[in-house]
Amino acid sequence: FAGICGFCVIFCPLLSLCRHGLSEVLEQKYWNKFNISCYYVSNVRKNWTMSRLDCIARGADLVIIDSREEQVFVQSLLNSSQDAWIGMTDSVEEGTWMWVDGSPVTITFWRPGQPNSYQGDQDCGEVLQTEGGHWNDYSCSTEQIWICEKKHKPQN
Ligand SMILES: [Ca+2]
Ligand SMILES: [Ca+2]
Ligand SMILES: [Ca+2]
Repeated sequence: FAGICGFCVIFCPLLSLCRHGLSEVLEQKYWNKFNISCYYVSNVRKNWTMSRLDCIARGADLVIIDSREEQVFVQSLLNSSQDAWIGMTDSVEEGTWMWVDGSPVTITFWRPGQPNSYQGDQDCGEVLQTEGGHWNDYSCSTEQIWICEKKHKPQN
């Protein structure tokens, strides 16, 4: 293992063991590497905000999907019954979707008919693996699994 992914595979479980105890460590899935990032899929359910805080506590943030290749990879992390929070919200301005790093959402993979702001209360983005991996806007208070992304640090 080289670089921060290898470091985290080895040391993050140890740090987490100290902070959270054995049970959480045993439940953790490993970080998955793709291009310049590592990805983590939770195995518990939280609302969008708590999901994001969990990622930040892991030195990451909710996943930002900015290419078709990354979308395909993210889909590969989920089984067919899993829908997951991603790092996208229109809570600042309804209809204007932003990633958690403040960048605008450009390339999109919305499910047809989405985002629909159903009942005016859907400000957080999810990957609907149950619907072919396309995106949906959903109520941020819903508790479900999530995906964190951690970028490699530049080497220069
Ligand atoms: Ca990304
Ligand atoms: Ca909305
Ligand atoms: Ca929706």
